[in-house]
Amino acid sequence: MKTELSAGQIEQYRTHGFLVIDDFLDADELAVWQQATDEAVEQRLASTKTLTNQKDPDTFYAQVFTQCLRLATTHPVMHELMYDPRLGEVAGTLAGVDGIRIWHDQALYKPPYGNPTGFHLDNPFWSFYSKDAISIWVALDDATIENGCLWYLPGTHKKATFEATPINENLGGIFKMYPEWRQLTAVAAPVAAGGVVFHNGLVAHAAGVNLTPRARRAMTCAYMPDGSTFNGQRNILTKAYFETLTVGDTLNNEDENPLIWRKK
Ligand SMILES: O=C(O)CCC(=O)C(=O)O
Ligand SMILES: [Fe+2]
Repeated sequence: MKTELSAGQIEQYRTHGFLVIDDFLDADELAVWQQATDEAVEQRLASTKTLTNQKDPDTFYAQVFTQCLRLATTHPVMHELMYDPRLGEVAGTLAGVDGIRIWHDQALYKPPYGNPTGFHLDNPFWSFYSKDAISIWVALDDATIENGCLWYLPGTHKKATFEATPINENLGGIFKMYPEWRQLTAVAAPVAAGGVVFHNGLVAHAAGVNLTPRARRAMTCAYMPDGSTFNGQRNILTKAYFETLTVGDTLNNEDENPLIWRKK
């Protein structure tokens, strides 16, 4: 795992709100990630009826991606991969924070000839608000312009608010809230399998249509800076935990949001 970061990469991340790192995983690591994610997704699809976006495969959303959350809770190898403190260190160093907790992991498989992912911001959906939230997006297949790689509106993390932007079938639904962003030129982030993209939870991003007959697989994890506080939204928190929380409480439950790295 290529965990060293240059000053230039950190600067690039903070300026643009995203950073591509090629060859982050070596070939052996990539094979483990691919196998673990495929298995965890397959088990989840077989064992649950709660995967709402797959109930009716004819809907627009079912054809955006197969989305499986919190696979670390159901698959031991995925647990090991997600709790790796090296991931926390890279995320924490890019974000410039002292500690990193897992918000949620998530497999995102865009199906063959799948629909695009509309522009959105991530952090407004979560149960904490932070300008330093960060996600890793690990390419399990080559992510290309043809099969639905990520696209960013660079620098938008510096202007975005915590108000939720709708993700709807319109690629540019976000421009209703941020009309001035319509003039920006989106930047593609193609990355070969084993490479990753880190992005800020407030940077506007989308993914293209998959114009190939193969899936575009990605494994992702969203991170919460240690010390973040509850904003009243449930999102992925368990009902039992959610019901114990008051707005302003620090989200530091090790089962729900494990601390995977703290700055030495
Ligand atoms: O993989 C995709 O299509 C979208 C990914 C995304 O929105 C994210 O990782 O935050
Ligand atoms: Fe996103």
